[in-house]
Amino acid sequence: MKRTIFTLILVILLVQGIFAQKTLTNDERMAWWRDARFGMFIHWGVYSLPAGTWDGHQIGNIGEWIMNRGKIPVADYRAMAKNFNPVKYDPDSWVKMAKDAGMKYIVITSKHHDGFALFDTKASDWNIVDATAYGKDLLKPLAEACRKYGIKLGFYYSQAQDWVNPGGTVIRRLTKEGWANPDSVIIDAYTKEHNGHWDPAQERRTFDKYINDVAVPQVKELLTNYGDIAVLWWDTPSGMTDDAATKLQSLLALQPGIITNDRLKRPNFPGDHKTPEQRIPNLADLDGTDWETCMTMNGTWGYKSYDHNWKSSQTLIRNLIDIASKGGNFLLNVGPTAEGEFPTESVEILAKMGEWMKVNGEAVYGTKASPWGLFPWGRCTRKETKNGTTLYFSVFEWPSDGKLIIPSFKNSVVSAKIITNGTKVKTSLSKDGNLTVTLPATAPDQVATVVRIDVKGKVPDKISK
Ligand code: FHN
Repeated sequence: MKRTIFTLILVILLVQGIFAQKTLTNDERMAWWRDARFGMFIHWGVYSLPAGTWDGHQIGNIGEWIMNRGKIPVADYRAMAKNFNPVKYDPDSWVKMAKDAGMKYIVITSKHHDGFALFDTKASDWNIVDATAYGKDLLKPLAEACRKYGIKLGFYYSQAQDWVNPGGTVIRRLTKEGWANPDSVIIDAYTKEHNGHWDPAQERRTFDKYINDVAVPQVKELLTNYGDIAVLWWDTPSGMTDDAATKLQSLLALQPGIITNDRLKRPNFPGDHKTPEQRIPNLADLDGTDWETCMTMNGTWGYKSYDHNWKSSQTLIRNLIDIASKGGNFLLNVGPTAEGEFPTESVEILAKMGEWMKVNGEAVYGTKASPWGLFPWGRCTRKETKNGTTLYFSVFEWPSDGKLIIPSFKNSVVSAKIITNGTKVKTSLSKDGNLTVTLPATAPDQVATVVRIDVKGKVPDKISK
């Protein structure tokens, strides 16, 4: 009898243990994201087919806004989408490129402002399966590839703006912000009267109904049908209501570990992190909240055939280091073509970033912000170790006299070396607390040479220079 009771208790405990859902603390939930530091943004949709040109007119500004900027009628835009057929789409190679670049997560536009769903959805026929020549869910194989390579997957979802599914909001843009449309006076007068909408088809449903019929079921699908989803990246909360935001937010319970940004509805749905766009914040802007800079490699998020304004890999590598030194993440965008390929320039940039990260990644992953703020010659990141601290000094401007000076240095140095080639370097600490690092005559890495200095004890979060 005793034995039966004991077995019963054991079984109950085991079952409880298996099914007990451990609630994560915020720090536990954010841990992987803070360690990751570097992710890939992907803006992909049917807009990559016109690629910035409509009816012979080059439409101003970013590629994914072509429908709004060009005031393209819903029926015409939908007709164009029938030709979207990304036969060269190879999610395995996309994810591998992200991984080889040193990125730890991917956030892809599951639905951008044109309302087009890259996934199979029952909530609207405006999706890859029902509305295009391709006819297959694009996100399923991406999710599989992410699992294969150990890359976290996140979904961008435009929750309020939707220019095709009726009832979505529109941020009003004047016609001249697209092209010199001869009907601009009439169109601009219409959009003024109709909350930015330019086609009556866009208003055949209320916003509340749009949220209930499209946004809520689609977010549910995204959080149910694709395995573990690490991030939900809301965008342009224009026109959002508390009611709509609450409904969408409650769906996040479907993925208990999920991380979200601050764009669901402002200011009362702050999410987990801020989202500076196309800029890296100054130290004075930072208030301790997690943040992620998102940035394009050229001037557009969605593919635009004639945007050749590419940033150099040096700029982007230094951006990543700068961001890490301030305690943020870098979400760097790729805008694939309509055929499903990354632009050649993006592939090259990713490869160069990967080369640097392969050697110097330890100066980025899992690091904390610089205690010294910025140096005129470079940046610093740090990691606390069991017995001390590892400091990484990324040198952008190599000192002409070969002496790197780090002021207000309080800890004793255990070892110092250049991680590019393993060369040991000499250090000496002056009475007034300046650490001088003696470097070789030329920089082993012109982009950023990392000097790693291991010291005893903790280094405070902030040191005044
Ligand atoms: O309007 C969008 C834009 O197309 C792009 O998606 C960026 C990415 O952060 N977000 C919006 C503008 O803030």
